[in-house]
Amino acid sequence: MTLRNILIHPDPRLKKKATPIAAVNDDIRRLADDMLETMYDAPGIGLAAPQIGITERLLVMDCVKDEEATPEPMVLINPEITWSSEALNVYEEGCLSIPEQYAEVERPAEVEVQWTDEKGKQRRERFDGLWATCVQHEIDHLNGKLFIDYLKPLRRQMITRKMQKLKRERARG
Ligand code: K1U
Ligand code: ZN
Repeated sequence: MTLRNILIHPDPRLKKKATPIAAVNDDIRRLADDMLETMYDAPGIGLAAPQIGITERLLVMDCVKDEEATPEPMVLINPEITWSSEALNVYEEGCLSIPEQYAEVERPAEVEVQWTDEKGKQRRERFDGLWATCVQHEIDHLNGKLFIDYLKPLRRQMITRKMQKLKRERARG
């Protein structure tokens, strides 16, 4: 397994709509393993392929935050939201592509998602709580949308400027 580099906003690759995966094969399973390793290392609870520069519809997540608890890694290929609850939930979100910035985002409290798993099996599940927030955040990544796109323009601009500064500093070493 290989740790992948996580892209930092602003980056045009984070704004592209990802393309569907035609077949689940060993390359896709290796990519999913790399993504899970990269997510746990960050650490994070989710990661979408565009965040490592791969414009394909693949995401991984594990919202078990308790380090003592058994991990529940999930691999979602070509995920689609098939139902959203009318009830909404607000969560203070973060993003591995926008380090150390957090903001409240309102999203449906429950969603039903259909996807293909790493064995090529069709799956459908209803998510709630942090899992629902995370899967929506990750599917947004597949559509080129970031959590800051839900914020007012001024706040979004301030965060973008901070990220530009961070990238300049990191480039200087
Ligand atoms: O997609 C990403 O950038 C990952 C992101 C997922 C996410 C977080 C919060 C709400 C919705 C989606 C993260 O994992 S940010 C880091 C984080 O939330 C976390 C890190 C360590 C322990 C627990 C949470
Ligand atoms: Zn994110």
